[in-house]
Amino acid sequence: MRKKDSDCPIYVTRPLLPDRKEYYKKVNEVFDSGFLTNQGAQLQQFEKALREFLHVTHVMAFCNGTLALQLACKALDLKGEVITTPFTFPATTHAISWNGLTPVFCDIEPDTFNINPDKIEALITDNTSAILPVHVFGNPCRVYEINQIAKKHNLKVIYDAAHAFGVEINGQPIGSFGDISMFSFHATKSFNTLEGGALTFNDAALADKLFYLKNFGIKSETEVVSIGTNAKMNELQAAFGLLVLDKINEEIQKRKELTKQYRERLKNIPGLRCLHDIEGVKHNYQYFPIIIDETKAGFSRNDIYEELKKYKVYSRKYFYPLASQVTCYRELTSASKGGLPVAERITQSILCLPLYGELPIPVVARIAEIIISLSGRPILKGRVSKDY
Ligand code: T4K
Repeated sequence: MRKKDSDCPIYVTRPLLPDRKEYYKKVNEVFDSGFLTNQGAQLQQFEKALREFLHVTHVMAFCNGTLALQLACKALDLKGEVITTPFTFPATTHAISWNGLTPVFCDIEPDTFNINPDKIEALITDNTSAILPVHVFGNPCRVYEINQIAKKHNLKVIYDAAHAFGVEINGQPIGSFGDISMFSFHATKSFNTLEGGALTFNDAALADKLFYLKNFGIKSETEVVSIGTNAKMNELQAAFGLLVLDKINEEIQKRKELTKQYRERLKNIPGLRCLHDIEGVKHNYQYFPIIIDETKAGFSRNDIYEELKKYKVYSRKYFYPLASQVTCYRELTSASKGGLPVAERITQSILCLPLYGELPIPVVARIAEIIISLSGRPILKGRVSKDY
């Protein structure tokens, strides 16, 4: 049993879990089958269910999102430089580097925090082979412009859609844009398989290539056709995913309501900005980021982070530092200080507040009150979780 809610700290997220008894049944099925991995029955069912849910032509499951992204770069035979965003989790940049490619950082847009298509063309050289944008926090990139640039310069596009499960743009599934999209099914994502990930793509020729890459390059008992690795999803992950898939729409609805509550309660704080829904986009409410302009608010992002901690509320500074600021990438020319002004500003002022389906509305109210209190208005002291 989970600890009583009133004793629990409030984390930035909590995983969506399947019904325990249903999962035990699935575990029994797996045990009875004697197949624990390597394209078993659960995985086959899961990939089919995913394809239907995501409305995409091809989907392939992996043991995690990072390896899936690495293999996506490999499958497209990328060479040289890949233009990407600095405002992301390090896994995005690592997937490029593990392929022996050079990440080239492009600045982001102030409203969505996604790569700014207007700044991509200036970074294209004879060595550029691809663009790797991220749909940060589930907000879609300007995919039509990115597609045009890619076509004009004959570049591949791989979307890091780690946060964008279930998102649609004008009725078109997010996983159908670009050459390949990667979804993360890590425990911290609204849809999860404990650890896990998937690639979606339209080109049937990629299916075999990706399959070999994730399965040691093995084509048959006697043929190894490429330098593959082991990136397979196992049967217990797939079974978990099948059950979580049944609950994901309800989870997104709950997150939508909580997002509405946050936006309503935080709307009149000078210098504090929430993101808003984009017209024509079906959102998934993966995260709830806020931006604080310290000069207008009179308090900083770090002040909110520290104040919430006193109440056992653990918000997160996603994404600080920028991928371009970490030791392994900061010497790159495109990472130079001052060269990514929007990203450098956003990383100092962003904070993700707790958001997950089971988060009670009174806790959202209390978190908002604590933030409001920083602007001078008094609030009652006490632990957030105890007082709702
Ligand atoms: N691309 C992007 C844009 C990504 O954001 C990510 C992953 C990837 C690629 C790579 O995908 P994967 O290879 O992971 O599939 C977390 C996740 O580990 C990571 O998957 C995610 N992005 C990133 C944004 O967040 P941390 O270091 O913040 O995780 P952690 O362990 O501090 O978890 C955050 C909070 O969540 C905890 O304070 C408590 C709660 N939590 C966490 C776990 C793991 C739970 O309540 N239960 C849990 O099981 O990186």
